[in-house]
Amino acid sequence: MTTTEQESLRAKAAAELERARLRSAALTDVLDDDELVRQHSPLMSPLIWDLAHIGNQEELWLVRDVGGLPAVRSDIDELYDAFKHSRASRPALPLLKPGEARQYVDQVRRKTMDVVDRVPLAGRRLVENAFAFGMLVQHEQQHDETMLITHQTRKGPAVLHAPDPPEPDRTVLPHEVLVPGGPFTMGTSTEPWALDNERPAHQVHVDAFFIDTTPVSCGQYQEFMADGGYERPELWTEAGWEHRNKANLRAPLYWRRDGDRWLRDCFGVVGPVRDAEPVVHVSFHEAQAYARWAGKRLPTEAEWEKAARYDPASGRSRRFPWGDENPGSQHANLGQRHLRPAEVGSYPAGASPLGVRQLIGDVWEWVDTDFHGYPGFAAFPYREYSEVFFGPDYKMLRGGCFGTDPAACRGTFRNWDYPIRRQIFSGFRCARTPGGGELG
Ligand code: AVJ
Ligand code: FE
Repeated sequence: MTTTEQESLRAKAAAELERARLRSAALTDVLDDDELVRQHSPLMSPLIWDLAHIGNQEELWLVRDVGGLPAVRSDIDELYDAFKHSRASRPALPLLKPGEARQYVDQVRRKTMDVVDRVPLAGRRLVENAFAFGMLVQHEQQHDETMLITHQTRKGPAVLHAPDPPEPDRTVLPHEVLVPGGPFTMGTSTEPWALDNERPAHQVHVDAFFIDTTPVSCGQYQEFMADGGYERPELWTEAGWEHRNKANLRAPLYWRRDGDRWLRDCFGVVGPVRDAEPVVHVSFHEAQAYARWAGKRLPTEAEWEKAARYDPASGRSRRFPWGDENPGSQHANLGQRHLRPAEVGSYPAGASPLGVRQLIGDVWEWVDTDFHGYPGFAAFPYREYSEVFFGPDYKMLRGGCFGTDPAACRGTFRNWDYPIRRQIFSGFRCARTPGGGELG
């Protein structure tokens, strides 16, 4: 790597770290200390835990491991270890107070910037050291999305504000398109910031399938509800029906009935459910029940990725549905520019070669695949990032949402959660096997 290339990598790392920190600050500076230390939902950490955890991971991976510098605060590692304390138990811990947490993350960041300026970016350590910056930027941005989820769980007057997404393109789209059968390249070995679970690139054969051109909308979802979707066990899997009963599911999270219409609480602003918006805050089980009701099914993870990346003209896999360029505001609703998904049919410039819209951004899409490592998977930098979650407990979500930063989103990016979870910004789209319906 030339000196100029090294300098540009350092400059990019510094700029991306700074951009992530501005977002973390914006999510925490709008609330008083009491709201930062309080637990807004047992599913989420106190916001101040996320902030100090961001700083602690940065100190562990960048300052100590990559930089070889002495610890800033080794006494708090245990408090901010996500594996040591469940989210529900975090408010009772002797956490740093908001002022101390802010001072701590600033202190770590000053050391990080020294590491960014000075760490060797040549020879054997180049790939690891360069990747460490990307990993940390994505870690902070992922926790910023987690903090945004916490904001949605919070009660009280709105503190976050953003303009509505742009008006959709009014072209009438086909409901679904046929993705041709055959092999495609899934995963990546070349994306510099790809995490361990996205690697390596490998060939996967996928039979021909139909996929919806847009995510399922609130209007469509209300038809399912009006047709007794939540009352018909035959539409649900056994596990799904059991959960539907236990949790008394009747509508997406944050929906409430008002006379003959539904309202939705969106970050403290309550308004009528917008029929043309993708449905958000549904669990995997609800998504599956809807799909069965519609005579369809959820796509598998390989189908989703083929729909998002495969270019039938060249046979190669793209970085994004629209091509290889990084996401711009014309392509996708990412980066918390808006606080809600854009109406279905938006972002024509972000369509895939086959005309599938909104695969990236708007809502995370549940797919019917358990979390697993690709053939040749190698844990990096440690097993706890991905590998310990492999198995049947977690379902995959793809494509990012309005609250996902572009730095933590690409055609290969993989997210996962329990199939009952719906405080996340989760929606879905349907697929179907030609001629076969959901049984195909
Ligand atoms: C990939 C979003 C499931 O939040 O648990 C944050 C990302 N890993 N810190 C999570 C992550 C470690 C992870 N998800
Ligand atoms: Fe973390």
